Amino acid sequence: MITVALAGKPNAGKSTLYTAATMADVDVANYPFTTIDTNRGVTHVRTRCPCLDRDQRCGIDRCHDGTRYVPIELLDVAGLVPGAHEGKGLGNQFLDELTNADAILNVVDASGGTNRTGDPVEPGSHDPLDDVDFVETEMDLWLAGVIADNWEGVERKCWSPDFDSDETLTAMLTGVGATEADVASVLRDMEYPADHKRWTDTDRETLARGIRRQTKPMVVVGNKEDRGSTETLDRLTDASDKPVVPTTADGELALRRAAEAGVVGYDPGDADFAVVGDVSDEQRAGLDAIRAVMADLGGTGVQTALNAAVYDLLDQITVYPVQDAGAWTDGTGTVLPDAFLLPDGATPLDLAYAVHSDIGDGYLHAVDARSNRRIGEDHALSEGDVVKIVSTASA
Ligand SMILES: Nc1nc2c(ncn2[C@@H]2O[C@H](COP(=O)(O)OP(=O)(O)O)[C@@H](O)[C@H]2O)c(=O)[nH]1
Ligand SMILES: [Mg+2]
Repeated sequence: MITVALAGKPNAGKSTLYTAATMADVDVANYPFTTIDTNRGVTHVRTRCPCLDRDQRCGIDRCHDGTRYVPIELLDVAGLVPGAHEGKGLGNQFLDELTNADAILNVVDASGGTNRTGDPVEPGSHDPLDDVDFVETEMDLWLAGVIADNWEGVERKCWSPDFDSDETLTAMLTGVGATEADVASVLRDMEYPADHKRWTDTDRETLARGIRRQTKPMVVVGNKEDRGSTETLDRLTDASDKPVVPTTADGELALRRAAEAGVVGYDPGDADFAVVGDVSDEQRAGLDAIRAVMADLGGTGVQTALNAAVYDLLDQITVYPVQDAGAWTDGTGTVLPDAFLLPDGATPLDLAYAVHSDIGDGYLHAVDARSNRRIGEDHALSEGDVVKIVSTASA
């Protein structure tokens, strides 16, 4: 499953976002290191369900009248402070956990109401721009440290006649998700001594930075935008080479709780909500305030941030395997029961293996259930494709 991790200094709103997105209970409090243990939960990306192209909606839990929610994993880890790579705060544990993620939401407090280490200050008195880069720097320095710790092994191997630099470095970096192609492309773009014994810490940091960029795509989340300013948001956006998504995690959490209580009609990612139950004057005022922020942002932004990470940065598509190409059902008659996230360009064979390795091993052919035509094993699938896999194995 795709894993997205929340990174950022304490009090940026990571746990609030996590709680809202997963509706699990974690501590949300106004002091550093509230989240000591890794929290791992399931959240969803939102997409258009193919059932909208049919007469009937599919009617399963994850499809809300044609809006489809596809599960991903979300990781909420301890807050990061400058110096974390040296073990400051809970730095090392945090960084170690970050390397398990496919993409990162770098959560900053866009209201400027917390200082560098996450202590509350007068709103607007801290510049959130200062909080964007340090997360990357800490990850780079930490990774450079891991590389340095393993460098002796590289030096020992480089005497061997069949020493392959790319291969050796890849073996060291597979743990952070680097492939040989990643390593080769990073090395191509940097200058470094041919003799591995002469590599400096700076060389290792350059390698670390390149590998981190390649393997940990990042969305900058400008949280607490309910108290932020357009001016700050614009500066964040201008200064960043990454997508910047303004959010109100607090607003999302309030709406999810209100929806669960049956007070509002709201599907995550909606631009607005409807009050459908009895609310007190106080609750109504709170909801009106959230609505005003959503009108500015086009929603709470939380779903936008998750979707940006998965669909834009990780370049995923949603594909729906079915057993009956005519009815778009599985063996029990459920319409579009499963949705798989696969990298753009994935083939029916990739889908078969994603469903089950036995289905992949027994792959015979595939049928595009929209056109009812056979598609080739190397056909590139697209977002929203519905595919019947014919295999000697059955699911
Ligand atoms: N105004 C506002 N406050 C928020 C928002 N998100 C979180 N907070 C508050 O910021 C504080 C820290 O949040 P928390 O999620 O524990 O931060 P973490 O340390 O990054 O996990 C809490 O008091 C939250 O209620 C938001 O979108 N807007
Ligand atoms: Mg937290």
